[in-house]
Amino acid sequence: MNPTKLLRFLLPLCVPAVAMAQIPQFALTFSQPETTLSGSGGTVLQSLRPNEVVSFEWFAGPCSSVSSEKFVPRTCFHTMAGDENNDGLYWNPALFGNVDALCGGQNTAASANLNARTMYWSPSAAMGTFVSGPNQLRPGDVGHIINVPGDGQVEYFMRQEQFNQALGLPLATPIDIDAVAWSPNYGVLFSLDVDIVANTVCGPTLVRDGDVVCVPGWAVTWTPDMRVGAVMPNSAAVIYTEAQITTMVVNAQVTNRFGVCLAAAIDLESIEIDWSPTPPPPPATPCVTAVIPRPHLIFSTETMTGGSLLTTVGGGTIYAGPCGPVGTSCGGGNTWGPQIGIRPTSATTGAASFVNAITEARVCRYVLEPQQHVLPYFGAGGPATTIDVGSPFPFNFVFIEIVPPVVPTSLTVAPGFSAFCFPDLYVPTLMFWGLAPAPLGFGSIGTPAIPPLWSGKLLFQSVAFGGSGLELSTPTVIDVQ
Ligand SMILES: [Ca+2]
Ligand SMILES: [Ca+2]
Ligand SMILES: [Ca+2]
Repeated sequence: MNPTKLLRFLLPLCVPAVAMAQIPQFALTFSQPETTLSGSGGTVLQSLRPNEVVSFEWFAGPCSSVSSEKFVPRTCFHTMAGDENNDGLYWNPALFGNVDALCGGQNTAASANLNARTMYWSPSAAMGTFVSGPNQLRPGDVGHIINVPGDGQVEYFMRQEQFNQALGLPLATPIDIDAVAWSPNYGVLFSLDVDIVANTVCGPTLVRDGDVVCVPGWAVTWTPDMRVGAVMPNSAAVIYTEAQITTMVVNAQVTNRFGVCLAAAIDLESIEIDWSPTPPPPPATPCVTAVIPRPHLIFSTETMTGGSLLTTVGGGTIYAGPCGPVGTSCGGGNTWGPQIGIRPTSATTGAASFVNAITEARVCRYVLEPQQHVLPYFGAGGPATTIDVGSPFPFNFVFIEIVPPVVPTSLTVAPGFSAFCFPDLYVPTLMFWGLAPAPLGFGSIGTPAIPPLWSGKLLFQSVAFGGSGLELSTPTVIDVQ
């Protein structure tokens, strides 16, 4: 497969490039199914699930257009993972359980620094091993799915054994990473889903699910691409205790989805370093022998329904974005959801979710999702379905590929092609299927009808001309039984 062939094919179709008008600030996940505030043009992309990653977008225009839009659909994860559980389908709505922690990779100069291939996440349920082999993605891992040496393999940012080593625990101890953030200096910051007695830098310590734990930068050996190569045993330290997080939740004076002023944190659910210009807080001193530098954090807890975000700045305050506070102050009513870009549950109750994972990110959101993921025709043939498109580009050229039963083949073409959106080409035969206009950011295109006696897997991926050349959408697969 030669990427220049793609360019030659598409150049005659060239249309004026459009600037990417959005300035996304965060990629995040929600703990419950939610609906985008925008409605996503009435497409299936409006339905957000706990194992899908969204981009929380502050548009350049009025703040009334804030929305959390689907950025990594589960069908994209299914395509990258292949038939990981060996049930004959790529489609697996239970894949990962939920995405309960997110972090970015090595920071690059590109204006889009995060995509479905480069971001790292932690699942709440293990990915199957049929494609990846024993290097699977478990609840205690933070990693992603790569295509080298083959598609569907897992590469770790930090694996369960390394978290356990830093915690002074037996390496095989089952743990669940529930929040993660990192920087070269501060090291890896994380929170666990369940309390556990660990052997930290301070000796035996009850690590709470509401604590922020740090493997300091001096205890981490980084790989050249800034993943965790090794950690020093017993180097982990609690840098914010659950009690301190609770105090900050109380100080922030934020309500939940019912309008109740929060008095507890319970489980810490997401963290990201708050790089706002405020000087960092004093170092943590979890014991007399340990002085651990720590940053301010943006965070959420399981009590923060309605999708609020807090920061440790000022001893605990509601996080303020360019469009105002992400949460409602006590006495001001419910935290409804629109402040994080999702719809309330009803006229009296805010959205059910807390923010379950967050990472600061600039993204190019260009996605496909079919209205039906599985066509159960069993040799009888049947009608087409529709693929919905979320795109910053007005003209989207959709390609089709028949892919193998276990995992499709992809070719990384970024940064030469698709420098900003999805980096890998999944349609090597370049069979053009049709044009999907998306004049207001959303569109759709019909699939082929399925002839009798045909079964298999149809992959679709869209191509558009962006401001800097060709851009690729996330791929999607329809299982035809
Ligand atoms: Ca499967
Ligand atoms: Ca996890
Ligand atoms: Ca979480």
